[in-house]
Amino acid sequence: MTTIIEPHGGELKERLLGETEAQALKKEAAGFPSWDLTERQICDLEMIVNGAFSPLEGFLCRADYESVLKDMRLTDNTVWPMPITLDVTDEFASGVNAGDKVALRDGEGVIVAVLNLEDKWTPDKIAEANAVFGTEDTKHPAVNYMMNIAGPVYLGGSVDAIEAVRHYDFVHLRNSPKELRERFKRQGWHSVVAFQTRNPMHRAHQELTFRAAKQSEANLLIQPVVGMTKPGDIDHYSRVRCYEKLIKQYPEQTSALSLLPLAMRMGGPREALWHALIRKNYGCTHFIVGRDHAGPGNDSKGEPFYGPYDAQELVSKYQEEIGMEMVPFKMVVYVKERAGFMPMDEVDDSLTTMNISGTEFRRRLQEGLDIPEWFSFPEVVEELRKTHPSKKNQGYTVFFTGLSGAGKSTIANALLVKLLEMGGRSVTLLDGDIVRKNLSSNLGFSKEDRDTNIKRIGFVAREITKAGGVAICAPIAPYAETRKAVRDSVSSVGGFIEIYVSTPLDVCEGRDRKGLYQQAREGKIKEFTGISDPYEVPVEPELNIDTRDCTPDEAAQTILLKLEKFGFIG
Ligand code: PPS
Repeated sequence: MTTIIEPHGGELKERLLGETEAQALKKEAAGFPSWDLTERQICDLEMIVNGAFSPLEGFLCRADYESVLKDMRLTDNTVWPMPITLDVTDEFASGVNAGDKVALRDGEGVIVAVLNLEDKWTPDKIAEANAVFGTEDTKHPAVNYMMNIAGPVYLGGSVDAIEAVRHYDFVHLRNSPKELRERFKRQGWHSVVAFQTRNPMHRAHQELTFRAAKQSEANLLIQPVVGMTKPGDIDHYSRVRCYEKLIKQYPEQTSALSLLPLAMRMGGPREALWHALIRKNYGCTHFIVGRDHAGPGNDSKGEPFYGPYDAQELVSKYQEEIGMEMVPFKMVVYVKERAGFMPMDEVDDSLTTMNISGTEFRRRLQEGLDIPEWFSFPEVVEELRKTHPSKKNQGYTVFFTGLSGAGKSTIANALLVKLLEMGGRSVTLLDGDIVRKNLSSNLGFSKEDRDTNIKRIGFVAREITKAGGVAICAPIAPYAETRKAVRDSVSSVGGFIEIYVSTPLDVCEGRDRKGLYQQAREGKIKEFTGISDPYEVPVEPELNIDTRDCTPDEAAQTILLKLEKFGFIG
């Protein structure tokens, strides 16, 4: 019988110090310059410390980084496709030098590790993006992260961990490579095929993974990513509850579920190879690679970033050298006449195949429509429905924008009472004036202050929407980009309806209910929207209301009909 596969590079490089050493270093570390790790860096650190990134012992130094970019290898020739770097700000970088030790803090400010700083450099990010991801298009999430979120300077060096990164969720499903290896050994598993996923799994996934395991005569490890996945993905809490239901569908002795705290880069082929190496470190021997594995979607021209089989090609090219067998993901479809799944390439024209696309599945979830049992296990659908209620049960934000005096507050108030009269959801009005008296009392009307004001309103609206309530916002919100940021943020948790109250400036000024226009014309109020400050007209609002043409009651009715059309009322 074969023994369990060796880790990549020959040995598991765990970096957690023993109790005594850790305590001693902890005391010393309080005096080191310290860096607050970002969410992605915490994921990377965890994977370095638990040995999942073996043979890495820390964040890459420059020579290894350059070699990884160029050849997908470390300087000692070991295959390694993904640069694991510690990015920091210029300000922090200017205060540390090679030879220093840097305390690394987690999200709560706890010192979890120390970086033995060996190298510091300013990378050419354009070159990095092209080398690793084959593009500099910021529609690629990792390129966007590199260009717009990550700091400009990289620090390299080994790390010594004082404590393991803490998790309070699904503790029973979190295993280090060493723990999984021991478990495989205990259970007599010497051949293990790993399945990577960042999506809920339905019947077809269960079928194809089970078939892949049978075909490889291997045990099966379902190892979903719970670190960072593609922005917009279903949250890991919902997904893991689904996986827990799904794992019961496999024979108990042959399959296992374990979570991977990886921060994905959505790097297609390079990422697939990286995933395979990571699974090797966890003790797996085979890795399932699908069509467009770890694909980031389309670029800004609407073209896919990678070819559908690029990932499979790259992994298969390296499989012998790295000692991991690639199992190509065989698409299966439901065949009506057989009342079961079959590999797509074995189905002939005489048979009726059935499928529900990802988009159609989401539509059915959103609209509370039937999802057939042949497509997904009822327990899985039930879990997803809890966190993805149909539109009728979702929260939403109605966001008014328009000039001062356009009628935003009046319509917003009319809408508020109508929604309260209907009942069913809690409704909150975040009117411009009210917000400025409370949440934003310290702000003025410069571009920066207006943006801060709208971001605050957006933050509160998002929380209300996420909790299933209705937020009605009625600020001027003169800048398109800030409105878009609020839309994006709220849309990820519920509905967002933008209403442009388009009453023209001369009418608003003619009404001048607060006497502000007169003061603005006299120069007594500076930066007044429409007079001495810009207003960017919304291009595609869900609704456009001009208060010259309707009463507040009529306007509120029009909005209710729109909400009904979108499915939020009904
Ligand atoms: S913004 O741009 O969205 O942050 O503005 P907002 O928070 O909605 O605040 C607008 C209300 O403040 C009063 N006000 C001014 N508006 C525009 N420009 C200047 N300089 C200004 N100074 C005071 C005005 O009453 C706005 O209320 P509404 O309800 O829109 O008339």
